[in-house]
Amino acid sequence: MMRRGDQLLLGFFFCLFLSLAFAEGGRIRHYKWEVKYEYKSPDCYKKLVIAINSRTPGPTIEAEQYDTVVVELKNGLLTENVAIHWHGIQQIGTPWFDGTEGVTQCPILPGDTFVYKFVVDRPGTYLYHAHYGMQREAGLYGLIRVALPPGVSEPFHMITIEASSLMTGTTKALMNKPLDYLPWTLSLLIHGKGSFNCFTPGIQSGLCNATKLECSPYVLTVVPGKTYRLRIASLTALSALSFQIEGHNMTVVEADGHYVEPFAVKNLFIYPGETYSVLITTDQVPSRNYWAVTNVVSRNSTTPNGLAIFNYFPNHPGRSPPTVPPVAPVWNDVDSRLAQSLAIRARQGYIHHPPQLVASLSRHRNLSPSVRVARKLCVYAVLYLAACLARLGSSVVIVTVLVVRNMR
Ligand SMILES: [Cu+2]
Repeated sequence: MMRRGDQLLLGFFFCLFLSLAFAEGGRIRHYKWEVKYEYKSPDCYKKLVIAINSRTPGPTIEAEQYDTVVVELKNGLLTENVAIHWHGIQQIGTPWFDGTEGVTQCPILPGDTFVYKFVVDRPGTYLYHAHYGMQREAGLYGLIRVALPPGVSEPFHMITIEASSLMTGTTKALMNKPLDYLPWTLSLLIHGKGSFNCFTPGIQSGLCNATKLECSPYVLTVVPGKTYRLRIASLTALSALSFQIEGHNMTVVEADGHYVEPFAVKNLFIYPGETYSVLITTDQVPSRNYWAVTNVVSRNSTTPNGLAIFNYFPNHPGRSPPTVPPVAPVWNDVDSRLAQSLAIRARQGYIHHPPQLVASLSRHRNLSPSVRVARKLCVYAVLYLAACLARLGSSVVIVTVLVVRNMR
């Protein structure tokens, strides 16, 4: 029979093994980014933008639920600080990585590197964006896609293919100026591409070239007869938008990282900071392409439409649709927007109530179920050993208390 000292040793290594085996839960998704100023013409008008690894929008973060995202961020701006906010990520247990400069972290100084590390504990569509000055409007933003773990399926069955993600944004001629001096939205971008009106009075016309390949419409290629999930997000400033795809209805299934009861729309109204997933069936005439359009609806605006091409394979992706882009709802059609808001209902069976004891559960909730089970087993093992060996003296009790505290 095993001696009590051996039992204690065995229990200790058992706990160590479980803790190491399930240390973080999920995989590590490591990204190495450098933020820099660059000259680009995303809307055909050459300007200074803030890019991540030379890209705006920045790289899409792709992860699965319970993965740990690690972003090693180098601030390559010479004269400005940086901080990145992970919009929609709960940061339970890691509030210091929320990226709100001056609130949860000191900004990253020019030349410095900071490592963000957090768990993505909910599936869904999220965003990241600069949280310092007006850097978001200068192009420092991107998407976060959190998929379900392998073997778990989405609560909608009509989907056959996951489509490319898509987001809308705006650019402005003036960056990092006080808000009062910002002009209205000058152009709308779909996935970083848009069209500025090169005939706008007062601009440096030599910097505006509407024929540049860099600002040709974003192309979303689809195969006829399929149903796609399209993730749509908006990081515009001062503008509510309408988004539609010519001739196609959209079924909304997710809003801000929460499943919703499906409902159909022709136009999706989207406000800054919002994300949606919609299902689109490619059931229209397959021999042509279609327009994807976004328009400003929050005021009577002269901002040009943001246009992209919904490309039915195998038509050429650069072939313009034979029609004029569909017209947006009039800006003061408030009833349509209200109808969309009222249609949003949490999906039955997927309603997550806020935790009651956020503080004490904080670290626990960020972990995957397997980690929680492993840690519970560990706690029980320690308690059992403590009960067996209580006669060995106070040192065993102290070890037990320390281990149990670490298991929370
Ligand atoms: Cu945000």
